[in-house]
Amino acid sequence: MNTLQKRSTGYAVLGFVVAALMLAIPLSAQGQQESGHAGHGDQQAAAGNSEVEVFTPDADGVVEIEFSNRGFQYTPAAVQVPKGATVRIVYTSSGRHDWRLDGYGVGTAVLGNNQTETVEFTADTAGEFEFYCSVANHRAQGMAGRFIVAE
Ligand SMILES: [Cu+2]
Repeated sequence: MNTLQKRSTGYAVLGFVVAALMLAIPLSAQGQQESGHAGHGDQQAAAGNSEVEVFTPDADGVVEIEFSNRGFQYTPAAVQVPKGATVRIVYTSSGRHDWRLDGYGVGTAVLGNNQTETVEFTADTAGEFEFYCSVANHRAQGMAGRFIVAE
């Protein structure tokens, strides 16, 4: 009788510990999610300070990146692809702009509002390059971003 009582007390303590763990785990998971999310703000200043979006190729080795802009700010503002990937840039312009990447000698034509153009190339040179808009003084106004090809 005594032994049985001791045993059930033991289970009760164990049950409490398990319950406490189950409460603690979702809380810490949520905390991580929130702090991770905080880095993805839309309010990003200079392109140089923007968080880099890392892209991985699909089964065919293609990385497709859709670019857009709001005013003189491209989205995404900083991207990374692995060396050797086939990169497909799909740029949709808001206003009259283009998307150029001189480091690879590629770019879209100057597009009108809501026009889309696709540019494809092989990212065969590692390094960090700048993409930008060549219309008027847009580049000087900050219409530029970072294109990183990782080794
Ligand atoms: Cu522009």
